[in-house]
Amino acid sequence: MHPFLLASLSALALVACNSSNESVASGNSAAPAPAAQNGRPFAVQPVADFDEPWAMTFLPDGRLLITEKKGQLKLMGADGNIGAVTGTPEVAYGGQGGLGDVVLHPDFANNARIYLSWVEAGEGGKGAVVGRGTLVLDNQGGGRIDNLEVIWRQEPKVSGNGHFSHRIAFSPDGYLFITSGERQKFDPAQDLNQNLGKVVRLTDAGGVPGDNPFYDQGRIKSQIWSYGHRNLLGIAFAPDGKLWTHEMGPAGGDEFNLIEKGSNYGYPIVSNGNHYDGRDIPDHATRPEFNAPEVTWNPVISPAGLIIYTGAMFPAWKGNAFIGGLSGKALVRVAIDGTRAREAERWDMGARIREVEQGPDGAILLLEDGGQESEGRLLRLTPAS
Ligand SMILES: [Ca+2]
Ligand SMILES: [Ca+2]
Repeated sequence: MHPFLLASLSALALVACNSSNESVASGNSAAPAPAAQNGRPFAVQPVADFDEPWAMTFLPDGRLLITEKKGQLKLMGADGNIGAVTGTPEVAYGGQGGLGDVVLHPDFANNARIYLSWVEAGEGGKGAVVGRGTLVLDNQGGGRIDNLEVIWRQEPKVSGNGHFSHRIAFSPDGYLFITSGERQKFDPAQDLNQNLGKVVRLTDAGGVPGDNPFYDQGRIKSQIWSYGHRNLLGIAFAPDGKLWTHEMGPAGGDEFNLIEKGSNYGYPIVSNGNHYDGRDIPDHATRPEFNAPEVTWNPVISPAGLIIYTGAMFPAWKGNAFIGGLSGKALVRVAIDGTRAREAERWDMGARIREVEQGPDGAILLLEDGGQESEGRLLRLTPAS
């Protein structure tokens, strides 16, 4: 990493804040951290403001890529300047859909490969896709994506603008995992001939690994890693290699799940929540053959964004999951012990939280959702003094 970029991330927030007249503590990077607010163990510094931001990921040099739902990809430099990355796809913006996640190939430093998810329109309605291309950076704080190609699609495309999910994560051994929501259509989550309501596992080029649980059982079915899911807006691997996701359940049924190969998570047959119109959905306990959540939320938090923390800035929280809440307007800390998990703390953030990321220096970064009375700010959390 360039030493200037490495050293300047903490200063970045202050530079950007001063230039945008945000009301935050002032000073330079050597000054003590601002005092905690509302009894929280961290200080919150607004860094920048985006238009309906959806996801973010750090480049190896410490710069930050941010997607905006309407289709823009932004690059924020260590000096706080925000540039544009061109070559992004045309997206079907509307409802929950638009430009979605952005992640880097595990070997990005050598191959510059970048992965995006977005929603496209086509025969039958809409569906999420994942594409990969090459990120080419310029010397003016921006860049472009070359050779963007779609490597995976939700099938079939259906009507509506909800539950695309389309979150992406690479496993420690280099496989591409994609969350695929059930598009508010319920039954597809149990249909192994559709890839809606699933977690899928692919090679980095979009192929099907030979050790997938349903390999050789049909083109769609062979992609599936786990099923019986609803709307998964967070996916992350823990340091021990275990895969965790959360999903928005129906009324009173949000879940945090340990994802296991070939496993059925039961939706819409079981849920600890119920339909919005009050009709009962049998709870997980009634059908032990389905994989039950490690944590459920009632009332719901509408989880969005997920990291499992590995940084040095908050050493007590290593191995904990951090989850944003949309309706919950909160940041939730979940303690993980092997295969078990429990909600440990929840902090009111006063805004819908869409995305969580860990900075190179161990700070925790949040994106507000934008819209519905939330701004689209990037927030930087550091230990309270
Ligand atoms: Ca991210
Ligand atoms: Ca129930």
